[in-house]
Formats: sequence, C-alpha cells, structure tokens
Amino acid sequence: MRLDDIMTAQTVMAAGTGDDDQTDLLTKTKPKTKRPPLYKVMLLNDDFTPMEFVVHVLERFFGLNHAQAFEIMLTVHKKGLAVVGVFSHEIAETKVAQVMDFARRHQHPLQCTMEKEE
Ligand code: TYC
Repeated sequence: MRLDDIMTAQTVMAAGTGDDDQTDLLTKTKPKTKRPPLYKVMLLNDDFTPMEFVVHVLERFFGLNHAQAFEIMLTVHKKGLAVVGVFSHEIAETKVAQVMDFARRHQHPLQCTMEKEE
C-alpha cells in the first residue's frame, strides 16, 4: 500500500467517527488515490540521423552516460524505437520539444514522441 493510499484511508476513518453531522456525506465520498499519469518518451529510428547525433541527444537531454546512450541508440536503430525515459506530462512535453527543436536546427529527421503509460 502506498503512502497516499494510507493517508486517504485515515482521512475516511476520521470522517466516519460520527462527531459531526457531515459523517454520512464524508464516508460516502469515494477515496481518491489517483496519482498523475506518467508518459513514456520515445525516440524513433530513421535512415539519416547520424548515430553520434542520437547518442549526443540522449546524453544532453536525458542525462545518460555515453555507454547507456550508445546502448539505447542501438536499440532504436535495431528495433525501430525505444523508450528513453518516463516523466510527468509537463516534463515529457519539454523533452520532446527540446529534442525535436535540436534535431530540426541540425537538419536531422530524428523524431521524438510521447505516450501515456498504461
Ligand atoms: N538508423 C540511423 C543510422 O543508421 C541511426 C539512428 C538511431 C537514427 C536512432 C535515429 O533514433 C535513431 N544512421
């Protein structure tokens, strides 16, 4: 059980002690335990972007070391795409925009996308 689940359970129990006239209303309230969704950021393969450029992107925008970046670049090259990180919606959008802008400025067709995690 996660901490936010526990906190919600405590809140519901406190609300159900009967010492105020909002008890019925509060105990019927559905416990809210939803965390904000996470988003996978993915790189897509193409036939033109240089491998070294992709490795640089992974180091620069995703904080990977050279070996990690090279490995993920090779996965994209061989499989067509790979998840390069999982972030909140705002951070994922920023990463995608940074990569797309950097690729465009260097005239490479590299594509970066995001997708809600299950
Ligand atoms: N397929 C590219 C090449 O052979 C390399 C590449 C890897 C391109 C990953 C994009 O996301 C990518 N030069």
